Amino acid sequence: MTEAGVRTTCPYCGVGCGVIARPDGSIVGDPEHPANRGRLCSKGSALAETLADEDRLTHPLLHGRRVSWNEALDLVAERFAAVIAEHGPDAVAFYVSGQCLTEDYYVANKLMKGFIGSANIDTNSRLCMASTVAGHGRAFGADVVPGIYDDLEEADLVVLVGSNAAWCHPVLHRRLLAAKARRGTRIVTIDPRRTAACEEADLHLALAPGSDVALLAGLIVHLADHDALDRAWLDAHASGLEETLATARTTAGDLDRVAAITGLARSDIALFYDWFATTPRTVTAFSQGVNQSSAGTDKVNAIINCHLATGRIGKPGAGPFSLTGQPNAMGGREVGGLANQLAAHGRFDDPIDVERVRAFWRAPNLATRPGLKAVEMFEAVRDGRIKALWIVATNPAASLPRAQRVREALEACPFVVVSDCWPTDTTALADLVLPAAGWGEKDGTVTNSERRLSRQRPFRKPPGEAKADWWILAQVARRMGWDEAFAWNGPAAIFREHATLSAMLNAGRRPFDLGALATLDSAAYDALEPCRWPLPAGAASEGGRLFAAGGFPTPDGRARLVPTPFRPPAQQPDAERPLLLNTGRVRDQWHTMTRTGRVPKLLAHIGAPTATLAPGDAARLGIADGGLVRLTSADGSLVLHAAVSATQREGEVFVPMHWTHAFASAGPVARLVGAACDPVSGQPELKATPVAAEPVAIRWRGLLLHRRPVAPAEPDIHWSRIPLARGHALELAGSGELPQGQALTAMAWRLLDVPAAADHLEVVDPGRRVWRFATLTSGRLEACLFLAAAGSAAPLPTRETLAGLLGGPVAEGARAALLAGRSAGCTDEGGRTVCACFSVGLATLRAAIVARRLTSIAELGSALRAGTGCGSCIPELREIIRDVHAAAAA
Ligand SMILES: Nc1nc2c(c(=O)[nH]1)N[C@H]1C(S)=C(S)[C@@H](COP(=O)(O)OP(=O)(O)OC[C@H]3O[C@@H](n4cnc5c(=O)[nH]c(N)nc54)[C@H](O)[C@@H]3O)O[C@H]1N2
Ligand SMILES: Nc1nc2c(c(=O)[nH]1)N[C@H]1C(S)=C(S)[C@@H](COP(=O)(O)OP(=O)(O)OC[C@H]3O[C@@H](n4cnc5c(=O)[nH]c(N)nc54)[C@H](O)[C@@H]3O)O[C@H]1N2
Ligand code: SF4
Ligand SMILES: [Mo]
Repeated sequence: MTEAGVRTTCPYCGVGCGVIARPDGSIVGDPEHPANRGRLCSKGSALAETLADEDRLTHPLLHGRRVSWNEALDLVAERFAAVIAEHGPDAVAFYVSGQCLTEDYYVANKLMKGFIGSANIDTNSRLCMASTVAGHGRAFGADVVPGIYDDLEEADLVVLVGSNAAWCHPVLHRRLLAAKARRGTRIVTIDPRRTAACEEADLHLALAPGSDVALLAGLIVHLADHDALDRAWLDAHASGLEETLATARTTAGDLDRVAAITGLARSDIALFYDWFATTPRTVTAFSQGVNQSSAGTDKVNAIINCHLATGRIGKPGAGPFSLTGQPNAMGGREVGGLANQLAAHGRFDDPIDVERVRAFWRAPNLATRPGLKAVEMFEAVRDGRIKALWIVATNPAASLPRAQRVREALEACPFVVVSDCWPTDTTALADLVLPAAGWGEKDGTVTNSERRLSRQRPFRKPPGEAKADWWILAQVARRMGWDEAFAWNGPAAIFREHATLSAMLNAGRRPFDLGALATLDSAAYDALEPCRWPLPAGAASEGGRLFAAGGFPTPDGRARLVPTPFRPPAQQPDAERPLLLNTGRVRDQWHTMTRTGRVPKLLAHIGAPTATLAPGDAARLGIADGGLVRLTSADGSLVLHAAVSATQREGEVFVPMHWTHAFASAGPVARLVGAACDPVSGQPELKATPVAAEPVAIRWRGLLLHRRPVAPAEPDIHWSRIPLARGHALELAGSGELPQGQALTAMAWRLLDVPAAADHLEVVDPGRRVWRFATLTSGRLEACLFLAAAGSAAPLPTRETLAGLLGGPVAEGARAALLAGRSAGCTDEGGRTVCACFSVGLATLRAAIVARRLTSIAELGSALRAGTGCGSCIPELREIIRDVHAAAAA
């Protein structure tokens, strides 16, 4: 039974959960989608709240001026054609995204590689999955994930390497934990940080950053020395064992050397090796702690080597498993969206593939060699080799390493086009901004981590004149003179073409085959059920596990074990920059926050960017929990709040990737991140940049609530923004002396930035060192500001207490309460929100655990409902229960 509504797919992570958009505007999990069976995580559950039109881009904007679509499309076609005519096709580039639908991606790739005649199209997947793509290619001969999600439920041992699945692939992680409850699956996490995923693990190996290859070299040596290799399988289906073992032995011959390189206890390493050796049903799932490394491809192959050596691949509960990041990172790889791929898993180094694509597209100028990879591409933009750039569905000014240089590149480039749904750090630097239709409005397909295609179906109209990306790209192609090749009437026609190409001259040569879908008519495309490839013409059922019995798409049909000599991260800490900066994700935010940053409840768990340091480092550097810290790398410097936590390894500092200039004064942490790249995949090392950390004194704190998204410009005011139902809250910390007297009042009114005609209230209490200001327009609260000097006796009011008043009428009698930081009828706030689904705060949880002597997740769930929604907070709830009881016992 399907619930009424439109069945579509969540636009966030690569788990690819099915959702139903109901007629009443709610969005719920699709009980029939095989990825999630109705479950959703906190981000998926808040999708309905991201659909407001107010801030959307609705019209093409040329240097901020509204222009018609006709004008905009003609301009793109003319400017690109002119650059190509004068400087050749390699002087233009596209930078696209794993958040494009397959159909959008196919059109962009066909236009650049087939018709413009350059392979200068790369994607944010270069920052995400490129090392896995390269590792799969080296081992299997093609970019293929051998396993399926069920394997995580059928395994006896699951090793999570560089993956915080509890926060980044939450529904899949819940499936794993449910299986653990049933069958006692062992979980090992390999991550320098103790993440939420480590909470439920049997063993956490907090290895030194970048030392994975050494740990895995020790593992394969252990497997060989303990008779755990599957010799028969290796003889039949793989080659390269001897060289690989020899290299592993020289890197990590014995436990002592592995322990020295990784910094792990010998006993922990030995336990992990023993579990792996003795558990046939082992899945090794990996993500960005593996890929985003200057040795990323070697890390991927070191993992796959251990699976090939034991024949544990494509079997129930056994295999290496790449957890993809973006909703359509996989689809992008299928259409060949990376600069070094051809369409439909075609290869530039295979003349048959090149001819196949040329003939199929009837492409006059097919590119015949790889183009520039993301980091190189933006360097080429910066030094003028690329003169026209089109960015689609990605925010490189905030997400590429050395983001400051990316900004310089965009400023220097003569013609930058950006297609997005919202204004971003990148659209701010564009010449031409094109309004794209977003999730809920777009129509097409995506592929998730287990090769499963699902439909994204529209259920609302795009705001204003926003258009689908495929349409925009095809319109430009037609205006450049390639009318016939880009004449589709909708996504179904594009999909058929893509599926046909995947089947052309295939006959089992390439596992990526959608031949069975090549003739779908529009109605069948609309009705398409989620299905997994390979799907060759005539396939009786969807694709399943691959390669258990060999049959790899290599010339000799055998898989390759690849020798992977260990090398540490490209840049090492030194006396000047003694810490390594690690960056990644938090539970409730998606990337650069253009969607999740608008949902108040998604900022309740973590509302500001912090730099998390280990207690020892913080003490040595004089940095306090909650204080400010300045981080400085070779590329830049930023100031943000510090968090001191024992989850952090000594010598490392962690900063989330999400906050941009729109959400915090610190701006994107990508400004600090170095751009050393993996030599094989070109993927940048986003998790290991040497930085210095120093304390910055806080002279005063403030809370600013405003109806409009104001942003203080003063360099010594450090702020972060949280959206409220009717406005914004900014937490302020001042590192300069608080001005005195009138200068202070002047600063306050500048921050409040409200019309002089408004009704101003202020309470100044220099004795207690607090200052309070409020502005009312027509009796409604427009903005208010509370300042307290460091050491002030009176604490600032909390955001939660006042949020409800913003935008509402303030009665005469309530003015005094407002300025006292109280709101009539507002209960005590429950501290930081832990359970986003039912808005249960930390203080409430702690109080209930003590008062009702709660000891389990189940009891907490029945008492407060916490953890009974999406379940992504369960690891944290467990930690809180443990902490409260530990504190009580102490
Ligand atoms: N909430 C949320 N979920 C998301 C996303 C999001 O933005 N928000 N984005 C999606 C996308 S595109 C992606 S790519 C995935 C990423 O999913 P993950 O890869 O799970 O997320 P990250 O936080 O980037 O990094 C994972 C871990 O790698 C660890 N790590 C750092 N260095 C090393 C190392 O040298 N070795 C090992 N073994 N580990 C290391 C980090 O400490 C971190 O905990 O998440 C997807 N899901
Ligand atoms: N320091 C550091 N940097 C990182 C990472 C890290 O771990 N650390 N992780 C890297 C990884 S794995 C990834 S995947 C990237 C992600 O980095 P980005 O791709 O830059 O991040 P997003 O915020 O997802 O950007 C997507 C943009 O597309 C817009 N958009 C959404 N839907 C549509 C649509 O349908 N059409 C169009 N035209 N636009 C749309 C959104 O508003 C948003 O501006 O960041 C990378 N950068
Ligand atoms: S796990 Fe969460 S973010 Fe990922 S697809 Fe499912 S609902 Fe969306
Ligand atoms: Mo990603």
